Amino acid sequence: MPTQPITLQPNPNAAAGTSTAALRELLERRRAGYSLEAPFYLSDEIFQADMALIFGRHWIFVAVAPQVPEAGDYITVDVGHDSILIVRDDDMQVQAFHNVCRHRGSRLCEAHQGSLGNIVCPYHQWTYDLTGQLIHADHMGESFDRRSHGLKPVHLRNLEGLLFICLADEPPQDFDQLAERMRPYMAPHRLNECKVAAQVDLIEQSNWKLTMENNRECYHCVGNHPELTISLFEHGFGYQPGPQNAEGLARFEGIVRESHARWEAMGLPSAEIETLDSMVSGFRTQRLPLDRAGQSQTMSTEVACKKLLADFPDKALGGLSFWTQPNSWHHFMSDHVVSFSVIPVGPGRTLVRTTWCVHRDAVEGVDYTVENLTRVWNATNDQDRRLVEESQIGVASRAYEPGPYSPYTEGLVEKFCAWYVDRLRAGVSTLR
Ligand code: 3BY
Ligand code: FES
Ligand code: FE
Repeated sequence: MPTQPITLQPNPNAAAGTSTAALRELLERRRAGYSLEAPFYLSDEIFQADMALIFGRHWIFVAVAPQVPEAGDYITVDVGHDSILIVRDDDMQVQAFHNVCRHRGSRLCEAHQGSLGNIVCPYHQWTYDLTGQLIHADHMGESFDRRSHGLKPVHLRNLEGLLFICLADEPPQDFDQLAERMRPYMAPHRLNECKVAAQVDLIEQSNWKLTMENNRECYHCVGNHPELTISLFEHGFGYQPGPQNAEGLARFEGIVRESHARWEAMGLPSAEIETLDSMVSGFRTQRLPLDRAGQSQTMSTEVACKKLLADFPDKALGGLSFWTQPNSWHHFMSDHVVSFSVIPVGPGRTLVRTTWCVHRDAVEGVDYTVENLTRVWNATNDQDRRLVEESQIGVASRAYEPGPYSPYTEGLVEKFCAWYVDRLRAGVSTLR
């Protein structure tokens, strides 16, 4: 008997054709303290809404300033359909433009990074300087006004070496508050004077929100991250006291108090600030002690780079952690900075870009090796990738239903989801 061809139906969990009305309904009925309903991870329409309302309107972390150390150095970053050109101009300021020619729209720079004197379009050689002004366009006639055909700027902030962009015409204003509060924490690590020692891109087969939710808890750390937990205290990630963890937490808080007093006396702000769901540009920071030698997120817990980032009186500065909504986290140690940028590629595909920076005068093979510097987070990222990919597979099953967050260890996951739902609710009426 001839076998019937089987056509796979669209996944019912994706709520195929999630209309704006359906999205509004999903947002309204979101149950606080529970993971999101399946369409948030699967639906094409909600992915488009995320790109428009989250990645199109908020400050997103895309790169570190040491990726463009010299005048003329550039990188390109893709966010949905937008390609962004980030370039250091001749005054050493970092600028961002749409990577789109003002003649007939050709993409200007195809490569992900490089160096240029002027920006020359490959199509008809319109030429822009590094501030985006059109300085040359042949055959355009007498009446052509070069000044009104400069590159379209993209809002960019260089926050002590972390580069954030915003694609909206009017970016959230409260980033200024974030910057003002974060500068004193970050400045001592002098990221602007670092060089990139390594950068690794991972494509995770999962929705970007699963990647972010996973980052906001360490419930999974003991069971999954043998390398990271050598240096990381499991109580360091916003745990609230609970029946089982009260004792460990009290011990950890004692270590935090003692370490903070020591670091603050060295001029290193350390106290927690947490605005994850109370600001549009929500963030959290805290200088957290590391275990054992307490110096760095390495296998030995000692510094990975002999040349420190600054003239610190001690190597054991723990890690200044900085988490931002919607898409980044960072750890600043005495010897290196590790930064993570999460950019959605599709409903079930996400780019996680990890960048390790060391002092620009540090010499590879003498002061550090890339293998030792990157070992813990390469291993951890791979473990996290597996975890979120398994979650992505699970949420597509008919059996999936939102499950409860731990009140003790998943409070920051709830804050991520609450922020996300709130931001979508605020913007959903503007969707077509
Ligand atoms: O260290 C981090 O950035 C997060 C928090 C816990 C697990 N981890 C991937
Ligand atoms: Fe760029 Fe024509 S499209 S010069
Ligand atoms: Fe993890």
